[in-house]
Amino acid sequence: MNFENKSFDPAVRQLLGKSHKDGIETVWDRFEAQQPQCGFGLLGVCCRTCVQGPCRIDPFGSGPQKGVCGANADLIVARNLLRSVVGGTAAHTDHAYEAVEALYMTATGKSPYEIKDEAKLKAVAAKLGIASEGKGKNELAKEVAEAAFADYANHGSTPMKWLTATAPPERVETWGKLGVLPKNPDREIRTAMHQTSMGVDSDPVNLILSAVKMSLVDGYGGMHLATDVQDILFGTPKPVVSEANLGVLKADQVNIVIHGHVPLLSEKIVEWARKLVDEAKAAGAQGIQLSGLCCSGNEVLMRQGVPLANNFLAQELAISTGAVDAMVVDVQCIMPSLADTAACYHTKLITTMPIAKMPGAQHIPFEIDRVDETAQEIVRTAIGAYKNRDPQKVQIPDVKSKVIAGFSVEAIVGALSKLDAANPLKPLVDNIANGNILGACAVVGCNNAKVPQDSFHVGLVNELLKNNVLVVATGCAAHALGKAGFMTPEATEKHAGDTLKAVLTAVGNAAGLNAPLPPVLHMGSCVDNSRIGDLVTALAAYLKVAIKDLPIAASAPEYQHEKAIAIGTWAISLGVLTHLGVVPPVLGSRQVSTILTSEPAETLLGGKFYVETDPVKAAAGIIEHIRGKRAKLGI
Ligand code: BF8
Ligand code: SF4
Repeated sequence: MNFENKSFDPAVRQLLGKSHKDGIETVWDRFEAQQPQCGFGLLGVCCRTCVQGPCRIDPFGSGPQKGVCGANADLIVARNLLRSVVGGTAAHTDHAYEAVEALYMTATGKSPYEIKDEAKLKAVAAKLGIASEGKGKNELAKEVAEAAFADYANHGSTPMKWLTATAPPERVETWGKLGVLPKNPDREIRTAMHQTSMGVDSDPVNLILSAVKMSLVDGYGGMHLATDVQDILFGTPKPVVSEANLGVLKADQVNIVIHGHVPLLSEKIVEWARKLVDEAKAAGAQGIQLSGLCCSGNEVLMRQGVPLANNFLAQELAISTGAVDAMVVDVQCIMPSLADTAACYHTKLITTMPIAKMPGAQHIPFEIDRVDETAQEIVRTAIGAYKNRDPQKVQIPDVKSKVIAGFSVEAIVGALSKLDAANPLKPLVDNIANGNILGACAVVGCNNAKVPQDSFHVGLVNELLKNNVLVVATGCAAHALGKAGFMTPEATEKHAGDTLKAVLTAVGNAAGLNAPLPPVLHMGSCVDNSRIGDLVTALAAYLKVAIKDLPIAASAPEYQHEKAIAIGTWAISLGVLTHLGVVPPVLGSRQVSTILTSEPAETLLGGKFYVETDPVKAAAGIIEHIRGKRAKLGI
């Protein structure tokens, strides 16, 4: 059978054959069963906000143009959009809040974690205006955690501190003029849910402005806060060599797959998997092999070098290798189908969070103060399951690629400082100015069953690199590019245009790699899009221009999640052209689509969405945009 229209990934194509033989239903089967998908939903013109509905607007103009209450297509589309951004923002802020709780409990001696990165703690404190002098790390961490809590309890009229402390002043001013500076993340989420409830806001423009405001909550009260706190607790990533794809699973070892998003428990699973190796050996295994799916996978890759198993669309197939003894999940992007898949094998599916349980899974609750016990129980459950593995059912694709990951801003600046210690950004900026690097593009986001897995990521990045555009990546896009071999020095030789290759070689050699830097820099999980924000903030500050003037772009070629919609809205709010490879459900409103993809967004924010479903055309559009920005800068 030909599975090329399902996935670019050869490991996935192999396993699709096996899963069919094993009688496993996958995301692709269910996607097919859903065809044709509802045209009203695809256009965003279906409203279920109240129980007089569902109402839907006829896009061809002959049927109803208003819902029962009188809402038209523009209102319905704008309201649905804001609710999506709220959903994504709630996910990220809830994640960040949990990390802050862990930091606070650690600082006050109530958790078994330790603060691993005092330098990052001091750097974050300094941005917040908290003095470090004479304070122990726990005392300082407590103050930093309290500053985060203060944002979440802000009853005043000042904007969120985490935003004003970390966003570029030019942006803060722009957002202030637009009236979209958020104050308290929880309150903004509550207000937006109120605003979008039946019979409140009926002004599409006002709703879009609230989506912009919500995306800033996501950017700073969600992503940036989560990254900062996780770095303080677990260390800021440094370059690390590892591997990606299902070939990292080991036939003779206990395989534990870490899946989800919040690294609080994952870090401890890594620690205990290392400590309990002898128990695995006593059970007849050669050791314990950890690997990661989705963004928990990215988190433990970036900080611990744990290899990546695969990205979003292949989560069921990881289990269908028959070699996974336990898959442990926390929150977000976890397919509800996993319990059914696991039931066909010996795999223990373990849920850990009170808000993310699954019928058929084993629940081992994660609590910060007893995380060591939880992590041990999980590792021992996996070891216990190993003996039940049926070798007849095991098929591990012999497919994996080397990856170099761990490119935090600190790591990038560290590598560049080998070229110019006093002015680390200068070599990068000089090479952008002289055209050796045409520009940069952040390729981020998910897999989506509407797109053959990874194919858009790979197709787009091939074109960008050929044209000397440097790529940074996060999320499932980073998995895709890692699996496809773009995160190695060899990829620079193979894929980068000549001038980009020369720069990456010079930086790699100066940094002591004796090889070029990879042409795609893995910057982390989806909350680590904040790192990309920090990098472009630093570049703009160095050049004394606004982010919107830089020769850069972003792309979410295969996005699916509400979080990605929130992140994309944040990116255009920062002033970045943001390409979408899947058509967002807004086309049912000409007003909303026009505002988001053309001159209104560009004039007000500096960025806009650019929708293009063909990878080669998308790359051409991004390159044209970058050239346009270069021309305006006179470079
Ligand atoms: O936060 S990229 S499919 S795993 S949502 Fe989910 Fe999308 Fe993957 Fe990470 Ni991000
Ligand atoms: Fe229909 Fe209006 Fe209710 Fe939406 S809010 S379901 S358009 S009546």
